Amino acid sequence: MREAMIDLYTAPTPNGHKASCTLEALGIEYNAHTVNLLENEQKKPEFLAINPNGRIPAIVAARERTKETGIPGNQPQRPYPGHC
Ligand SMILES: N[C@@H](CCC(=O)N[C@@H](CS)C(=O)NCC(=O)O)C(=O)O
Repeated sequence: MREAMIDLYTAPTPNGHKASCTLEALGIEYNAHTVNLLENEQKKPEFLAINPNGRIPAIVAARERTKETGIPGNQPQRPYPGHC
């Protein structure tokens, strides 16, 4: 089994869905990790090491770190009407 190269740290919010919808619309495999916002996990040192902004969604791809979504929210979706 091929291992996904992208790790998505997310939560069930519109911004979280935006990231997962974009990855899925593009057919990009990813490992999803749920961040519990109600428990403030986004402010814990383990998550701040991934995204110092302390917000989801965050993506780690091939050890490259992005801040905020790292995914242009609208642009990649335009060729895929009906998705998300
Ligand atoms: N523009 C940002 C917004 C990220 C954002 O506001 N995330 C919220 C959840 S939808 C969050 O992590 N809130 C928790 C906090 O700010 O502590 C993006 O889409 O990446």
